[in-house]
Parts: sequence; structure tokens; C-alpha cells
Amino acid sequence: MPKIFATADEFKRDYRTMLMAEVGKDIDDAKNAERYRALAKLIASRANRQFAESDSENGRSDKKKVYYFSLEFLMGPLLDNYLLNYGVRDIVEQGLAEMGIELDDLLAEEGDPGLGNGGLGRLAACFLDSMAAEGILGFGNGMRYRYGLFKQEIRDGRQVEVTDNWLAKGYPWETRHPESRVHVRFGGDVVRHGNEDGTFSFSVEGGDLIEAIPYDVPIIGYNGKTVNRLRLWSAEPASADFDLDAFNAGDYAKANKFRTDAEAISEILYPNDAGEHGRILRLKQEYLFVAAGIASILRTFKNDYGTSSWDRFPDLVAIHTNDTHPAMCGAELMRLLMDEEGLDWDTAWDIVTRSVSYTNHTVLPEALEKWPIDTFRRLLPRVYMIIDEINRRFMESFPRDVDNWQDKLRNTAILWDGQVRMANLSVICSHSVNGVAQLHTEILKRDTLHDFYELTPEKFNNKTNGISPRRFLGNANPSLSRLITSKIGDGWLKDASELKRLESYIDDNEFLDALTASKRENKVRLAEYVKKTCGVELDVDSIFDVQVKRFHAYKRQLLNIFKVMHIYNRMLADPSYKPHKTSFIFSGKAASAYTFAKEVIRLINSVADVINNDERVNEYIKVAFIPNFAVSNAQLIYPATEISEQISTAGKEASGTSNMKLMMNGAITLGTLDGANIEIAELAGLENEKIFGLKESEVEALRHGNYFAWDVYNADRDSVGRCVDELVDGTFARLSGNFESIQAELMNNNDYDFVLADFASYVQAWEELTEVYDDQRTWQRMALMNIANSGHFSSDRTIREYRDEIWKA
Ligand code: NBG
Repeated sequence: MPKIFATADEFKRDYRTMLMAEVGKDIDDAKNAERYRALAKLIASRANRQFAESDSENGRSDKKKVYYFSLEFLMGPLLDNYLLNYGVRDIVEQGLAEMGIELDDLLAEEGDPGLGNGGLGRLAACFLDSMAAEGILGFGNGMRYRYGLFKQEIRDGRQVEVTDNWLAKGYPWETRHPESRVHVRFGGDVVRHGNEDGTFSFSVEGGDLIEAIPYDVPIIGYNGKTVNRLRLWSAEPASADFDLDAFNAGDYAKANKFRTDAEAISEILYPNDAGEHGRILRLKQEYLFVAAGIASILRTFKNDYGTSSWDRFPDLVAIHTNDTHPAMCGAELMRLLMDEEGLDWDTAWDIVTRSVSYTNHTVLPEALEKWPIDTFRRLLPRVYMIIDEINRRFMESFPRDVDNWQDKLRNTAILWDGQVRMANLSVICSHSVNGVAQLHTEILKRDTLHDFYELTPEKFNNKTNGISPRRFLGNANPSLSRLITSKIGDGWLKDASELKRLESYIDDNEFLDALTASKRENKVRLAEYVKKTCGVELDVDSIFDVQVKRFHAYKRQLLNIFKVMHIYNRMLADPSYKPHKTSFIFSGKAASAYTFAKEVIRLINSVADVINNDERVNEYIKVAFIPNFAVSNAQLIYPATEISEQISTAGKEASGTSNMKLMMNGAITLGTLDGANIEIAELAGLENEKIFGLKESEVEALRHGNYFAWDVYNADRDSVGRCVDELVDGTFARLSGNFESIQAELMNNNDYDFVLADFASYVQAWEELTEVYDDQRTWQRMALMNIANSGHFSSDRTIREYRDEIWKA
């Protein structure tokens, strides 16, 4: 594969031309922001050209296309990643240097599009990267939100949400394609037409027509061989609907109302937790990106294979639904195949159920989407009609010869209790249903989707999540990457299982010390960032103990900060007690309506304020809350981490992916046996992680047994009991008050997430683990075993499993 620029000179020539075309300036006159934009445009234009060339070839080939439907793609900055994937990072760096420009300064100009909440959205982005790396024709289908999830600021310890206007400076990676627009209809009436052969067909008339306009972002695979595409849809009013009469009469509000209503659909990303469900705008978003995506797939298919090849559709197209947000894919495909293409129900249904597949990402009941039937039917009358029929046929064919078939039917029906249950719709329309880690898949089969599992066990399978080694090791951790490459070559970027070869350095002291040196370099880098963003000075000789992820009760940031409070209490009570020097680092957002999670953020900042300012302890312990967790600062945090806090209540974290990113960067997991932690410990060896706490089976037993949180509190008044008291006794109140609501939530719900129950074993595990740190050799070996065994968690491996076992692409 020839490089896109053979030499630095060639790069400079093309870059100058692009800069002039894009910003109308010479290098010396341009600002860094403009230089960045031109560089991104240059890379994007090469990728777009490559895509266009291969696309016309692929169109004629019989290679299966995979469409990955996701309401979230948390892409992060792209430039550095694309330079790496194209293999031109050095050439570009050199060329820029010759013009007096630092590549790093341009990289720093790139924003961080907030088009996802967390793990689910970042997984989708890693999957795009891996599909392209593996040469799969894999296309993302998502939503181009005008505003991302909020930017988080911390004021008086509190999370403050600031609008994330990520498009303010433009997005150089995207190209608008108005010629590929799709009309999407909301509301209206279903009209039945009699056909000559006595059958009926249906159409929808009236309602509101919205234009979905695609913006395409090129996805450049490692080695630059494959360029795929992420298609993001933006909602706009159909132009014919502008009310010119109102405008001419001076009624701008009326003239613009339709515009505003239409644009609202792609205005903002919803948080994925804390009861945001049931909002009609969210339902509109879900339908818009599904309807536009499916229509565009059919258009491409007809273009490539004509209108009489529908029987080949499932062999040429895979439609993957990321969680239940795209659950309407099956019904919408039915609608188009029947109403537009004239297929009969059975033929269409066969095509749907052989093309669509579904990944479940959570077992939390409050996260399983449901919509009131009334709302649904009014907004999407024809889709509802089809879902009703899918449901009727499903119920009709439900076996009556099994025990409790009525109960099972009730659990699996799509329509029940006045609601449309999106998870059931997803399962019924799909030929494959997968969980995202072994334990999670077992729980799906055993509990969450058990009755479906009994019905169609062959649909169920596990695909343990993965992460891109290029981004999360290659881009994020240059010093470790160099070290690894110096020993085993750079093949690990393509085949991360090669990292296993590092195990042979387990007794190589020079290598082990180099690991430590690299970690230290990364700690210095992070400490500078922490100083800049939260004003806290960290001791780089302390252990960096890190929990970075969304704030949620089950992830138990509360347990972590209780541990810190406990260490603090102990130090004050017993001046001879000296914990291992540690920097406790937190980062993550809480959904703006999720009061409990936001209060935990305030608690952490308040504890930080007290501890960091208390000279009796701050030589030993410090606490830092890094604001606005995003892909970009995550790439600074993971490489600097030594202890990876993965402490969710067992059974609740479907997989987790920060656990994998941190493992790959040589951190030791301090965690419960939950999600992918289990597989991490199996692969790296239990002795190379620190596992504590209740197991999933024990959690279930305790929940149904006689656990009484106040008993734990009373038995432990000096440790965990003390922490509970300190929520309300003023100890940490000086920034902005006490934490009554946390105390109430915790104790009045009988410690739903078993914070008190796991506290003692957690603290003990932390003590034991930090003791190991004094024996640096042992610690280094543990870190090495984690890095060497992290290859399994490459999203390339995950994607190959999807390809072979689900998509058959
Ligand atoms: C999240 C899970 C994580 C998992 C990611 C990616 C949702 C709904 N689920 O445990 O909580 O790692 O999905 O699979 O965001």
C-alpha cells in the first residue's frame, strides 16, 4: 500500500495547497486552528477519494456490507489516529517541523465531539476503527447532534453543565451530502389500498415530512487499505414547508416554527441513564436515524443489485443494532419492503430476521426502553401497525405446551400494559442476540431475557467487548508503545495478540525498569494536566489510583470515596498510621437529572478540598477530580494509572471497557468479579489483579436474604459507620454543605448497591495491593502480565467474532 505522502516534501506541497484553498492563507499567516483545519481537511480529502474509488468497486462485488446502527459514536479526536493508521505520522511531523510548526500544537486544536455518553458510544467508535482495520465493509449509521452531551465544569464542588457547541468551529472531517437526503414522515394517517389480486397495500398520508441530511465522516483503517464511512443524520425541515405567507406577513415565529420543530430532532444527545426515557423527542430521534439509515441502505442495494434481488439481501447486508435505540430497524425494513417494494409479509419477514442482529448492553431494568403505545401509534402509525402484527404473530405462534406459558408470553410480548417494549422488539426481529462479556451474557440467558432464551437458545451468544489498541495504546501512550515496539516490533498494532510475546521479558530487569520509567513519564504528563485543570498538585511518586467512568450508583464511586474518607479518618485518629502515598483520581460525568450521582461528585470534590488542604495528611494522600471526562483527556489518564478501580456491584456492569484500556496501559485492576473484570483476571492471572467483594451469586442471595444495612453500620461505627455519619455531620461540608440525600438514599434503600457490605473487603484489598507497590519488581511484573495479556481485549478480536459468528461477512 503506497503511503498518501511519500516524502515530507510531497506532504508540504499538498498541505500548502490545501491551506490556501481552505483558509486562503500561507503557512506563516495562518493560526494554529486554521493549520489544524487544513491538515484535517487534507487527510479527509484523501480518505474520501479513496472511499469513492473503492465504493464503486465494492458496489459491484458480492462482499457483504455491515451497517452498524448506533445513536452514539464517541469518536474522540481523529487526526492523530488517522496519521497513525495511514502510517504518515513521522512524515507529517517532519514536514511540519520544516515549516516551523509542531504537530502537537495542531493536535491540541482538535475538539472532542461529545456524540456519546460513555462506554456504549466509545465501543461503537472502536468497532468502526476495527472494521476498517480488518477490511470489513462496515458503515456506521448515527445521529449528528447539534449539541453533544454537556461540557462539565466544577464550581464549589458541584457539576455544572455547559452547552457543548462542538460544531462552533466547524467539523473538518465531515462532508454534507444533500443529494442523499431521505424524507422521513411523522404522524399522518395510514391509508389502505385494495390491489387487483385482492390483497391490500398501505401508505401513510399527511403528517410532517422531515428531511434527514447525511454528513459523512471517513473511517480510515490501520494500514490505510480500507476506508469506510460513518454516516450521521441531521434533521431539517423539508424546504417546501417554509411558510412564505407568514414570513411575508412579518410573522417570523410562525414561519420558523416548523424549522425549529424539525431541527429539534437532531438538536441534542440524551443522557443514557436517570429516567430520560419516554420523551417524545427521543422517540423521534430513534425513528429518524433508523428510517433514514434503512432507506439509504435500500437505495444503495437497489443501485448495486437492482430491484429483483431481494432474496440475496441477507447475504449482502447485515444490520446491527447497538442496544435497543435502533430497535425499529426491523419494523422499518418490513415497511419499506412491503409498502415500497411490494413484497409480501412472509418474504419481507424472512429478509428482516436474517439481516438484523442485536447487542444488549445492560441488565438494569430502568434502562430497558419502553414507550407508551398511544404516543408511539400517533407518531408512527404505520410502523406501529407493523409492530402490532409482528407481536400478534409472535403471540399466536407461542408454544402452549410449556409450563407457565402465560407468564412467559407476558414477559416476551412486545406490546403489553399499554407499552411498546423495545428490547422484546429487538430480540424478536433479530437472528442473533449478544451480551458484551461472559457473565453478562449468562445473566441475559438466566434472567433478563430468559424466556426468549428458552424459546430460541440458538440466537444467544457472547461477544466480549474490546478496545482499539491503536488509539488506547498507540496514540495514548507513545512512550510505552515505543518501548514495546523496540522489543517485539510494531505488529501488535495490527495483531494485538502479539503483545503476549512481552511475557518473555518477565525477568528482564532493564525492561521492567523501562516500564516504570515510561509510567513515570506519563504520570508527570498527567500531573501537569491535573495542576492545570483542577489546581491540585500531585506527587508523581505516589500511586496513581484511578476511577474514571460515568457516575452511577452501581459503579460505586461512593465506595471509593468512602475508602478515602476512611483512610483520612484513620490517619487523624492514629498519627502512626501511614498509608501508602496515593493520589486518588476521579473523573466522569453524571446525567444532569441524576441527583444522587451529582451529589457523589460534590462529595468527592468536598473530600478533596478538605484532604488536599490538611497538612496533617496531604503529604500522603491527595484527591483530584478531573473535570469534563472525554476521549481526549482519557488518553492522558489511562497511561498514567497504576491502580484501575473497577468496583461495580457484581452483576451490574455489563462489561466495562475502561478496565481493558487501563489493563493495556499496565494498570492493576482492583475490582469485583463483574463484567469483563472476570475475563481480565482469568487472562492475566488472578495473582496479577486484586479481586474483592461479593460475587454475583452472593449479591443475588443477599438481596433476597436478610441483609440489613443498619446492622453493618452499627457493627462498624468507627470505619464505614463513621463515613456514613460524616455525610451529614459537617466534616466535609465546608465547600457547599452536607450530603443528606446521599445518606438517605444509601440507608433508606437498605444499601441497594452493597456499598457497606463490600466496604471492609475493599479497604483490605486496597491495603494489600498498595503494600505490593513497595516491592517494585513484583509490581512491574504484574503490570507486564497485564499488558502482555491485554491483546485479547483488542476490538479487532471482538469484531472478527462478530464478523464470523453474527454477520457472516
Ligand atoms: C454500557 C455498559 C458497560 C459496557 C458498555 C459497552 C450502556 C447502556 N451500557 O458495562 O454499562 O461496557 O455498555 O458495551 O451504556
